[in-house]
Amino acid sequence: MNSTPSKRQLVVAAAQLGPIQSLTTPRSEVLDRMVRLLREAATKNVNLVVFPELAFTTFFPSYIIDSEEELSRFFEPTSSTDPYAMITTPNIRPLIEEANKLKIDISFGFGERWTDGDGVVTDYNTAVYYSASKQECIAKYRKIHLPGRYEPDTRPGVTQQLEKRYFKPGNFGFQAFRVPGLLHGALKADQNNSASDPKDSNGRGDPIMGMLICNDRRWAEGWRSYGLQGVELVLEGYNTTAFAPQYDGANEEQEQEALFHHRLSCQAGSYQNACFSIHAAKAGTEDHGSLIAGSSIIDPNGHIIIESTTKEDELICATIDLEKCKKGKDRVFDFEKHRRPEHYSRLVEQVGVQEPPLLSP
Ligand code: CDT
Repeated sequence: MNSTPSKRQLVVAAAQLGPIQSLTTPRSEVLDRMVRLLREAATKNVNLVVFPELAFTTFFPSYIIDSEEELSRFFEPTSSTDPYAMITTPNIRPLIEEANKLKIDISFGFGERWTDGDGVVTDYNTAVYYSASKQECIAKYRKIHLPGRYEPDTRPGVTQQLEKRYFKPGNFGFQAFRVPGLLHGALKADQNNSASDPKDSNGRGDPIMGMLICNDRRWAEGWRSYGLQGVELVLEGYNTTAFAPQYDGANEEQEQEALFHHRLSCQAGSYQNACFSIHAAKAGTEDHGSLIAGSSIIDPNGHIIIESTTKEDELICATIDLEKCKKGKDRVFDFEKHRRPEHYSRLVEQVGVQEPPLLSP
């Protein structure tokens, strides 16, 4: 057994947010809450804080919003000339300034209103990674698996899920990225001897991360895409309905089932791709529905290291050692040795279910 302390340790956190009421919560109040969590993280020497999906506002896809003016309140501008313009707006800038001051990296979700080079505007459900050492955003992910529906459910009293109405599916795929400035002594490109086996550098460079947003965590495809890029840490924020009256089950029963599926997906994704993961909830009862909590940090064996205990603003932290990804990556999930992609064509060629032909009587 190697007893030398690992050089690949990080202190990471999920910043769970309690409910954000649509009509009564000013944006400045949400920002204050987020800044408070960031300051708490600083007292615990945290290197990276993950905030939830659509962190700055109520979970607006549970509303039917017909007015463009009202809808636009939930989006921040970006464009082909300034892909990260949102961090300069008063709605987000104070959080960035605090991250710079405290030297803490952050990842957060927001509604992105993107204007392309031809002036075409598209809305996405987006997360970014902001590096405090670089003082810039170094990665953007747009949610791919949008749940819910385009047309509102017209039955009275139902909880709406209208993400397909308000967003387009993400168009970046699952692109892993390396994060600078977190690990001292990480191997850099110029130190790598090109004559040696490229795999010799695996697990020695700057940390490899990937982002997912809420519903994405339920889909093995995204996790495996990151796994195939050697991901060591997956970051995910979510707003997951705890109870919807149109579905079977009493309030508590539905909530427990939603938490079970959340944990099942995140623990399986981490284990099967031998990576850590951080999951940050927006939790509690918002105007139009209730959301589960269960923010967590998970290890590469699929065990939950720490989980939130409230449905309020709450910071959970853990020291994680990225060396621990090696065991799974070098053994059970050594993809190079054990994957059989010649048998996986159905995974990319087929979308829906095609059952085998019916049997003869
Ligand atoms: N925000 C979001 O993606 N919510 C979805 C609801 C899907 S219902 C199972 C989620 O996956 O939590």
